[in-house]
Parts: sequence; structure tokens; C-alpha cells
Amino acid sequence: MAVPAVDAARAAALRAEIERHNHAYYVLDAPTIPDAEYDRLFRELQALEAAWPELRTPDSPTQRVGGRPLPAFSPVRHVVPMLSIRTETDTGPSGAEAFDARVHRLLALPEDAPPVSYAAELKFDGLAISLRYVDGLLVQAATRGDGETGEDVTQNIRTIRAVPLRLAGTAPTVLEVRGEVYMSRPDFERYNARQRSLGKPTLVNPRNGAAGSVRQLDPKLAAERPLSFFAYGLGETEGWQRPATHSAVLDALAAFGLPVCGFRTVARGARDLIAFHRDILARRDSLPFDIDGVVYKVDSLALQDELGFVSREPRWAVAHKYPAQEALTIVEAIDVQVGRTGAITPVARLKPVFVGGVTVTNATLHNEDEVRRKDVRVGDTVIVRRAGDVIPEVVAVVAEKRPLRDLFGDEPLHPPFALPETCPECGSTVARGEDEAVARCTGGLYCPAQRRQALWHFAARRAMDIEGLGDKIVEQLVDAGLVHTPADLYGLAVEALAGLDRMGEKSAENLVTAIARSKATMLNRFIFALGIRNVGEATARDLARHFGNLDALLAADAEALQQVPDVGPVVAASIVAFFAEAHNREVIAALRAAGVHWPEGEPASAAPQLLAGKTIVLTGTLPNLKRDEAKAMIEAAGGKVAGSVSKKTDCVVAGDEAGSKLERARELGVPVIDEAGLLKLLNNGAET
Ligand code: D41
Repeated sequence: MAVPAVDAARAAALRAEIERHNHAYYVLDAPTIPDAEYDRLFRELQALEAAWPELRTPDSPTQRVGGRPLPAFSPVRHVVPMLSIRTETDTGPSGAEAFDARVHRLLALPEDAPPVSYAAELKFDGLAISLRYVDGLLVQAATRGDGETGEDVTQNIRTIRAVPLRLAGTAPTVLEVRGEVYMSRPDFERYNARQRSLGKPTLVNPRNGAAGSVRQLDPKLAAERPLSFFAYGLGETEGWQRPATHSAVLDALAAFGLPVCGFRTVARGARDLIAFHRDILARRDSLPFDIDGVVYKVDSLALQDELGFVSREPRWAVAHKYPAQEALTIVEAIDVQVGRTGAITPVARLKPVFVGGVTVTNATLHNEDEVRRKDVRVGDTVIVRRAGDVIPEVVAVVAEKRPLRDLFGDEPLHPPFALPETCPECGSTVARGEDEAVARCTGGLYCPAQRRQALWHFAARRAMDIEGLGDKIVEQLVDAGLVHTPADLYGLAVEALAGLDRMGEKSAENLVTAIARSKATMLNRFIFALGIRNVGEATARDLARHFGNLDALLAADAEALQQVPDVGPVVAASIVAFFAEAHNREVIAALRAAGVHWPEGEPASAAPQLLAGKTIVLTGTLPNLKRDEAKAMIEAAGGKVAGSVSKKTDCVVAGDEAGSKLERARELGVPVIDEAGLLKLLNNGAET
């Protein structure tokens, strides 16, 4: 029986609509419909195709994953070779100047020639791929290989939803697109978290993840790895008037529905290139994918032809690198550190290595399970990663380089890491609760490491705000036995302080004044300063507001505590355990006796909480209120301020230049108000 015309038309419409949503989601990063609606469209198309197999076209979104595992990849000869790109290893500004100077020389430009225009783009850290579209349809995807011959990885590339199976608009007869397949950082983290929870192997880094899945013979396995793609160049083309510049080529590719990275510019001369290199470096850590540099290309295709290439490298392009964020080094020892609440963190002491722009000697191993999972041992060669201001971490061990006991055996020289059974700082037992990721020293404030950090925390700006009580001073005070608990701070005399290292008479006086001044505080700051596990600044504020005074909080049981917004059984248990400790009550009594005080209030339940349980998002610049002020007012009324708009958002407060959050609110039908609306809400509790 022939396919009914209505079904054929419906299938075509569904294909187009689903691919439009794919494009919006995976290429433009701007979802247009809820997931459930997308799934419904997808299932409708699947049902139609099941009823009428003739409707199953090669560009149907249902056909992205389909093929059988291959015995091997077939070779693909590149009609236009995939060249490589020359790398400028000088990571400073002179790298861009040298390239610009070379271009001027090779083009024999006069001294006073106007600046050359360059297309400046990012250098994605993935795997180079060539996509071949014939009459708009994706027919082949191949790896670069040696540049002449690559491998046919079409089945795997089809699973990447950012890659259109059919080009938009009027497509050329033949269009070969070159670009980079990569795995985004969030996708990498999500994938690894899932693998860990299933007890399956994790990926070392996003690049290995991308390369590994493109070379995966079973397309079903490749489909499980979330990959993305950015186009950056052309291969063979036919039946297409090529634009005159590289930047216009990228615009044209984007118009065909291909993903082209938005971080690109046309730079005029070396000065612009240097500025681009610097600006992108500043953004590097906030990008959702890894880059290892930027790329400059002479923008004019005519000039590119004139420049040509030498030994497979175009003379019109260069990759200007950034300092690597990962490096190899050797683990010299594994120590443990004791945190404020006793948490024991294993730390790898490393042979110093330059990575991410600094010399790194320590890297966190997070916790016992992480060390076990990665099986990091003394003597191992490891990959260390340092991105931005994040604490450097050990990513993985290079198994082949593990030192062995003897040349011919396979027994490692060093045993697996085990946590010490006692605290290296105070000798107390180290214990790990069931379901807990971290082990803790049970010494509490008997442990000098915990005492030191409890004092830092107590004095911190957002806690008691004692200016001048820094790490070094606290360390000396604890080591000299001058201070055991926060209450002891209030008995310190100028003479005792003046005897410490790096402490003159004047700074000792200033510190005593600062300590005395801190006595007048607020209940929420005081609660936060106590350093109760799981009680951060926001929870401390909620507790202060709810109970109004300290005695009511001290008297509360777990059930009463859970009446406080966002306090669940875990937090409640931490609070109960903290106040059940006689020692902690003594410290609190001593602090009050020393004169620490705050305005006592009534429990907040007496005052109306106009925004209780409401989630509000702030966006744009408000005419009068600063962001912090608006946030404080919303929180004081029991509301919560969230960073992004979702279906759970009750209301968006939009000011000038509100951007994507406002759009998102409109899409989701979340009410939007302005500053005046917010003030009205806070004053009379009108519902939105
Ligand atoms: O982002 C990249 N990794 C990137 C790679 C890029 N943005 N542009 C590139 N341009 C070229 C030429 C100049 C040859 C068209 C490249 C590469 N090549 C490339 N990547 C791997 C081999 C070649």
C-alpha cells in the first residue's frame, strides 16, 4: 500500500521541526521547547516511520544512531588534503607580531601598507574531522588521518546532534566542511559522574573522550558519549560561489545550520590579534569547552592563495597557544590535610611542574575513594590539571610509568594509598561515617589543625569580621597555647600579641581594638562564626530569622529545626550534635560572658514572610537598588534569589539591559516585574 499523503507530509513536517529544535538546542544553545514536547514529537515520528518504513529517510532525526558495529573503519581519501596548522609556541604578544610581520614580508607589502585583516578564532581542543555534504545531505564524515587519507567515521559523527544531517537553505552540490569534534566540559563532567555511579571507567579529559568515541567501532557506544562540533574551514566545494573572506565563509556555514563558534572576530593588524589573544585568555576558564590557543587566518581567500603553503602548513594561518592546563609530573608523597570540621583530604606532593601559568607542587586528591579509584601511588607519573583559580588536581595516573619492584616482575614498588587511622595533627581516631565520602578526625577542637581553622573561620569577614587576625597570627596563637577557643581571643592583651612574629606594638593594639569591636555583632553572623558543619551563611541567616534569639535556637530539637526553610534532616542533625557538645555550650557561654552581643529579636514567624517559599531571579540593572540590596530585601522577606530562570521560578525582576534570562522567562511564561513591582511586592505582599 502506498503511504497516505497526509502521513508523508506529517513525517516531513516532524523531521523539519525536530531538526529545527536540535539546531536551536545544540547549535544556538537556546532551547525552544520543553524536553517533554520534543520527546512527544520524536515519538510521533518514530511511530509514523514504524507504520511506513518508506518514510525513514537518511536525514530523519530518528536515524542518527542506527548502524551496526564495524569490523574496522574504511579509508577515505581527502580530495582536498587536510593541512595542518603551524603552531606559535611563544605564548606572549610577540607570537602575534611575528606572524603579522611574516605575512607582510611574504606578501611584499610596503612599510606604510594598511593593516592586514585576519579572521581570529578559537583553537578547540578536540579532533579534526571533515564532513561531506552532497546536495545538502550528510554523506560522509572522515578523520584527518595523515591529511591525505583518513577513516570513515560517518556512523559515529551522525550521532552528534549539533551536526545537521541536512543543510539549511540552498545547498551547494558538494560542500566539505572541516572542523573540530569536541566534548564540552559540562558534558564531560556529567558523563563521568554517571560512569562513576555505574562503577564504569571514566574519561581522563574531554579531548580523549572525543577522540575515543569518534574512533569507537560500535556507533551505539559512540552515541552514549555526548559530543559537539565546531566548523572552521572548507574542503572540496562544487556548485557554490565561495565568499571572498574566511569570516564570510564561517557566516555562510552558520547559515547552512552548521555550528560555528561565536567567539571570533575580524582583527586588523597585530594589535587587534594581541587584544584577541588576551581577551580570550581572560575568558578561557569560563568557556564551556577546552581550548589550547587561538587561531589567526588571513581573512582574504585571494591573499590566502597568494601565500600558499609549505610542507602541508598554510603560510596564511597560525595557532597561537596558551599555557597548557595539564602537565605530567611525579608524585613524591601523599599527605593528608585536616580541615576545619576535621575532614581529611589526601594531597599529592608533586615534583614542581609548570602548568596553567604557575608552578604547582601540590594537588588535591579530594578524598579516599578518589585516590582508590584513580589508584594514585607514590612514584607515579600523573596528569595534573590547573584551570583558572581552581585548586590543582590529579586527573589520572599514567599506568605504563608506574615504578615496579624489579625489572622483570609486575609488582608495583609502592602499595595502594591508605588513609592513616589516626590524625597526623593530634593522634585522634580517623572515622568515616556510612554513606559519607570523607573521613574525619574525631579530635574536634582538641585537634590543633581544626582549632586553627575554626579560629580563622570565626574571625572571617563574613563571620565576626576581626580585621588583622590572619592565618599566620592564628597559627602562632594556637601553637603558643595562647588561644584554645574563640572565647580566648577576647582575653588577649596587647603585650601577649606584641610578642608574636611580625607583630609590632601598633598592630597588636589595632588587633585588640578590632577584637573588642567585633563583640557587637548580629545573631546570624554569630551562628555562622560558630562553624557548625553544614551551616553556611545562608542557613545561619535563616536560623537567626526563624528563632530570633540564641536561646530559642539552643533549645530547638531536630524537628523544630526542620521548620526552618531549607533545613533538612542532615543540617538539623549537625546543629543538634553541635549544641549537644558540652564543650561548644561552654564556648558560647564564655563568648557571651566576654561581652559578645547582638540585638535579640522575636522569632521571625511573628512577622509576615511576604515572599516565603518564592524563588526570584534578578536580571539587568535596576534603577535604584544594587543587586546585593535587592537580594537582601528578598531574602529578608523569606524569598530565595536564584541565578537562572526555570519552571520553578516564581518571578523575574528585570532592569535595564536584561538579556537571556528575560527571554527565558517570557518563553516559560514566568511573570516579569520591574523594580517598582518588586518594592510593591515587598511592601504589601501582593501576589504575582
Ligand atoms: O580549532 C581548531 N583546532 C582549528 C584547527 C582551527 N580553528 N582552525 C584550523 N585551521 C586549519 C587550517 C588553517 C589548515 C584550515 C585547524 C586546523 N587547520 C587543523 N586542526 C588539526 C589539523 C589542522
